[in-house]
Amino acid sequence: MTIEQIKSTFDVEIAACKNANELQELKSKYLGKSGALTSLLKSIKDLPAEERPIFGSKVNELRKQMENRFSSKGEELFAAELERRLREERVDVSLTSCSHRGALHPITLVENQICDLMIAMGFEVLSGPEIETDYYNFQALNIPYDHPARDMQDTFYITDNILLRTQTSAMQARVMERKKPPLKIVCPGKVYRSDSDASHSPVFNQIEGLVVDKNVTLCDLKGTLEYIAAHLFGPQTKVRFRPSYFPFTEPSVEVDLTCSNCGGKGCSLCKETGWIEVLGAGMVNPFVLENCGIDSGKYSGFAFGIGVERVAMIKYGIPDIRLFYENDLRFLKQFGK
Ligand code: 2NL
Repeated sequence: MTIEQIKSTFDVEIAACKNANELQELKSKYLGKSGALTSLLKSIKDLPAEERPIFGSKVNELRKQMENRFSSKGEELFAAELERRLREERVDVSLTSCSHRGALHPITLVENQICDLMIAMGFEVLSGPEIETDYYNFQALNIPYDHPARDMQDTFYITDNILLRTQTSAMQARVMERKKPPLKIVCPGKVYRSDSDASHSPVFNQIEGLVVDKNVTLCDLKGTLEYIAAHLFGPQTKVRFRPSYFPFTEPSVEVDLTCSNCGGKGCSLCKETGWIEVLGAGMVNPFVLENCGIDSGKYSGFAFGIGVERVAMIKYGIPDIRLFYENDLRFLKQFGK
């Protein structure tokens, strides 16, 4: 093909280009390694020596023209494509019937509320792994090898040594090992136990608080829990300790709050006692402090564990824990407005 022929077919073809892909193909057809113009330039060696400079400069002139045309055509196609998308993908923002508004899950609401209260008291919120080692979940927390909680029936084991954590205190043991007192931390998160009925789920949410410092007492624990209870269930809520046992605390207590349904008079929710058991707590067992490298002669601590589902069930009068996990919108929509 001559220069003139190439020029005229190029004019027709570039005018017919409809999109960026076609333009790219055309570009390699003319300017690519084995493109029309490139082969023309290669044929220069067949010309007599005196014609070569003129021919060469003509071909280069055409190459420049073509390059300019490709770039202006490219811009033109880009603008047209943008125009088309703006037209076709237009969203009608005046549409008012969009009624599916999301809301926070009741468990998230209660977890946030408790964490906010802890933050207000100067606690630091920390989360850790759900897959734990036997060491942090049991050994560090003074739970002996023959303790029933370690049984296959209660704990989900992955291997002999690795398991799904049964309590968030596994994370607290990690923190105590790394950071030294004074410590004021709260660890929220999912925990796992092989248990399932109207008030137990194999996965549920727990929040554990831990304070380690000089001269920490059971009174500090009670004051902290009174503050949380008053803000969760109302300022008239009273806190009662009953002696209990956990391997990781000594002494250990079960904590009752005055029934938020009857205010302590007695009703079906509190089985006519006026009190509802809400959480477990105690003074950190000195063995646990020592396991984590903290001098139990110098420091003491309190800790407590709250089941988030349990608090939400009491607060909202929910009779069955499974309602939290079914994701029935008629249930979920009632919270978090
Ligand atoms: C419950 C209530 C509890 C703790 C959790 C804890 C954490 C550390 C040290 C000592 Cl790092 N204790 N947490 C204490 C008492 C009760 O959970 O009903 N657990 C079975």
